[in-house]
Amino acid sequence: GRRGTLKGMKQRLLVVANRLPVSAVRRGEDSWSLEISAGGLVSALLGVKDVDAKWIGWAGVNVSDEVGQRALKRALAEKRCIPVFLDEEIVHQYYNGYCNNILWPLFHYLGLPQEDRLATTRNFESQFNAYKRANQMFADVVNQHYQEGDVVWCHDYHLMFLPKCLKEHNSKMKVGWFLHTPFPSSEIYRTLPSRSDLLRSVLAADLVGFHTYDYARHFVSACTRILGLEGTPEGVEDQGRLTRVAAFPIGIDSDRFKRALDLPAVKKHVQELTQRFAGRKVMLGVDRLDMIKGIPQKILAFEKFLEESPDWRDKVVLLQIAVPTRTDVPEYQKLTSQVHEIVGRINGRFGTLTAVPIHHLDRSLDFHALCALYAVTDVALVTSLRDGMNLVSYEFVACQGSKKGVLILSEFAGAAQSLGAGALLVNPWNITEVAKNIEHALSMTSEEREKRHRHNYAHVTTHTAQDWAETFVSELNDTIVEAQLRTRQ
Ligand code: ADQ
Repeated sequence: GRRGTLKGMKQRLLVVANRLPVSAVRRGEDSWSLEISAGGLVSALLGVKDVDAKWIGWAGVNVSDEVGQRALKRALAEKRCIPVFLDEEIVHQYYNGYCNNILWPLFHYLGLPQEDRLATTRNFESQFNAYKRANQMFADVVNQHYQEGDVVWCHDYHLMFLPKCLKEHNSKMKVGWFLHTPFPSSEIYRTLPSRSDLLRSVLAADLVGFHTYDYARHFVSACTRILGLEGTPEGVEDQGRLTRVAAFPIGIDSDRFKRALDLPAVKKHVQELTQRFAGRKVMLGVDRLDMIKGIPQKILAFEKFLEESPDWRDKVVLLQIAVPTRTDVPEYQKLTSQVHEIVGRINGRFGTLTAVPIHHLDRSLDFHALCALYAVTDVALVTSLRDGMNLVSYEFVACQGSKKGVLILSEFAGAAQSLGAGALLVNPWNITEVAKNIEHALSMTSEEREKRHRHNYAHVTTHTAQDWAETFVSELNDTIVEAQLRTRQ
């Protein structure tokens, strides 16, 4: 069968990602409390029928004693999670270093770190070694838990070395890899010192997936130009073996958002927000505080808009909700203070005794508060400088069933390829252009708004996270594993 190796049996899936979808807090020597973080990936996989998924990943805490590790394993097992234990040094070099300081900026076109070239080059070696070692630690856990017939789905730039580790151990294992970030142009990618090792390792997978066709094309170009392999419409060929490469645009669990809007608590919240901002249009930004999200650019564009459109000054408010991430990294600290400074300046310039134009919050909101905010928003502003997909744009659309507000969306977010016909697409670097689009969005006729919304809403509610996961898993099942190919020949 397409799904499931035996009739009536569920397809077993091992999902491997750097982070498990739970946060663990230690309560005592052998006790842990766990909280499920309901991200897109979790709800995507919960919704896939006939699949029995287990998660393998790092729990976000370093546990060095055996009693603690055993207790955590037991607690996680109840949530279908299996931990990979990394130590502090590995986390520092692999996660903070190679993943977040090298691959993340490079994949978003920010280049390799340049402050001190020699130091970077020296660090690079040891960080790459730690990256490979960490990936091998993930592989060891997968191998311990793998049973024949399982499919293994590896996620993201943290685990590019994993497909190779897995296949070396067991060439019959079905292995898929999906990248959540952009894959950059091969001209950017080729600056990476370990470019060939990583490509070869990813190619060990049976199926390689990206959010957009462009990212898939960039990946295939990197393989042809850097490794001299052959790209075909199906993927990349190396000595008769095909690695299937394709686009699998992610979606959200749109029903979850629609259901939330019907809850009395959320309705009450919506009512409060509506009263609070009565007489003003609400503009919204929701981002992790990351350089790729273009938050300073967004706020500067809003300032430009206030400058150019004095009539709007007391009739509009921008709510920018930015969850701090990677707070121990100096660049991220710099970004936070930069954003605070710009916001302060603009509020000083355009604020009145009773109202300020920008409310900036450095924190995350719970799911219900977030839904209420999305629902009362007139214009959402997504100005990512680069973004694999951007789910905030999808979530906003899902919550706008009655309001039918406008989405201003960066053309450099993967979402621009799916919501492009409904959104106002902008180049976030062009502050004047974004400012003009803010004005257009705020004064748009209701006919145009509804037409645009209808397009986006249809897309978001029909291309869901469940469809995404189902398509990927079923394509992975359909790939022919190398070992089977050999026996057929
Ligand atoms: P992210 O870079 O995290 O994801 P995004 O896709 O927008 O970006 O997802 C962010 C998620 O976090 C959303 O579900 C959003 O609701 C939530 N969130 C953000 N800020 C929040 C806040 N202040 N309070 C509460 N929740 C908040 C990476 C890639 C993306 C890709 C996804 C999925 O960078 O391009 O779309 O993975 O593949």
